[in-house]
Amino acid sequence: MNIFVLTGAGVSAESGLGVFRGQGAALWKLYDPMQLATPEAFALDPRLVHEFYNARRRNLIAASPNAAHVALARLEAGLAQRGGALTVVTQNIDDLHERAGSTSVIHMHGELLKARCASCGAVSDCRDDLAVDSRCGCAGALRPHVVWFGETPLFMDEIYAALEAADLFVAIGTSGAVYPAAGFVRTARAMGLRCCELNLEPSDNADEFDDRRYGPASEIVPSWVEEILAL
Ligand code: BV8
Ligand code: ZN
Repeated sequence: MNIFVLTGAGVSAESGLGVFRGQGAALWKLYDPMQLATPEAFALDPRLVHEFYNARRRNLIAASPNAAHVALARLEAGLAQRGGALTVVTQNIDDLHERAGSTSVIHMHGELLKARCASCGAVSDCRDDLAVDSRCGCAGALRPHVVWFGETPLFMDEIYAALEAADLFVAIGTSGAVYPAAGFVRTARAMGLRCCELNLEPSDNADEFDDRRYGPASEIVPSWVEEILAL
């Protein structure tokens, strides 16, 4: 069996990383997303935007994967043993899936621990603070390697190929508020995939799912993985 999992901020919430909407200390309540996560905001006040991402990068480095990340890594290994595959497409810019052992992870909104050169486009590892004078080897200015609102998400071709190859679509910890990620369930349904939502509360597109389970990801994801691996 091939499974396509889409994760959002809710899968990392119990690792102490903020969520953007819904319950918990939503990041966007503290900051206006259009103020911080757009190219215009970065051009207007790069120092503020760097500070926002520097704080999140430091928080991420101090954080650890939770039982939901670990369960998804176990699912990937379990499916591979059965000749199947798990693709995790994440809206998250953290590396908690990888640190939990997942190897097939697509970061459609970029990665907090990488920087990108505004001039040559080179992407490099970045675990330290970025500042307005941070430079690439080519002397270009560095920005977070993150997809902001109005920018094109990454790996869309690979994402649709993984959807085509899947038998099951599962959305975990996402509010279904941000496109094109929020539209993947509709594409999956049109392809005839069974769709399951695992979330703390119903998402904006909950009625598009055949199967819905609610609770903290660290509880409902491991039990769902055990069920799948027992099939
Ligand atoms: C694009 C990186 C064109 C930065 C992010 C009007 C209609 C439709 C679309 C638009 C529109 N106006 C503008 C648009 C487009 C826009 C968009 O969708 N806007 C929304 C706000 C309406 N989208 C874009 O601009 C995208 N680009 O469209 O380009 C295009 C399209 C197709 C093909 C080519 C080109 C780019 C969007 C990317 C923006 N960057 N992140 C950063 O991280 O700082 S988005 C940001 O929101 C985060 O990545 C976040 O992950 C993402 C989505 O949110 P979620 O992951 O779902 O997180 P959220 O907090 O919302 O929800 C958390 C959920 O978890 C909740 O349901 C909560 O209940 C649950 N939860 C909480 N705790 C737990 C839990 N669940 C389980 N356990 C828990 N413990
Ligand atoms: Zn460069």
